[in-house]
Amino acid sequence: MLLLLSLVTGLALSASGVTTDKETDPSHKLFHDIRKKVNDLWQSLFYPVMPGNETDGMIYATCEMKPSSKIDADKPQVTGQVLFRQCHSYGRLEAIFYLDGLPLNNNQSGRAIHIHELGDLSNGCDSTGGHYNPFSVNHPRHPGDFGNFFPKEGKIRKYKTNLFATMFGPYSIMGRSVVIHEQEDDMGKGNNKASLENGNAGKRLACCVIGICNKNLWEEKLSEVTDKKKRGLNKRT
Ligand SMILES: [Cu+2]
Ligand SMILES: [Zn+2]
Repeated sequence: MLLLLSLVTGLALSASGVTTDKETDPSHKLFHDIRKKVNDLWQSLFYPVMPGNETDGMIYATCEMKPSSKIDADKPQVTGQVLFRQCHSYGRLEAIFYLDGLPLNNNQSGRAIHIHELGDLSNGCDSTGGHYNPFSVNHPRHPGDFGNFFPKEGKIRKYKTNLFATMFGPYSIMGRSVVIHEQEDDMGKGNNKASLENGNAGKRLACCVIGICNKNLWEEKLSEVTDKKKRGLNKRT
């Protein structure tokens, strides 16, 4: 990014230098064109145009969870949404996990949720590849290692902030997938190779591809998830 910034600055300087004495010089036009291209690239990386040209500075995405076509019919059939919001360009990612279809008992094991590398559902959730791991590190330090979720009455309703993944720039999660697993994530403490790759979280129950959306879903679900939290607090006091 620093390289891009210095390139933009350098081009701007050289282009403005040319303007003063060689207005008709073809090299001026070339500099101008290159500068425009670099600026456009910069803009598209960090300031994507929002749907409906919304200007609240936020980008929103949704992932519509569907049971894997490869999962047995007797396994939980998980549906719902994982929603994302992020302020450009350096805001931290927030997410709402709004999922249904898990067993109704409240003492079941946690369920791991991760971002997987590919948005390919051609073979159910089995074709989404491994964990999205752009920095070649061990699990659970991948950007989409969201940890374990403990359903209540068959539902997951969770709002998380300050997540490590991003929707901007070269490591954007857009177009990749979210996967919910049958089992709990061992968070890299399983003492085997798979633990450092995927947390031994077992079968892939359901998955979805992350796509851009407007803010309506986010606002609708956020108030529901945070209202529930408030009601929970009231109950305890
Ligand atoms: Cu996973
Ligand atoms: Zn991972």
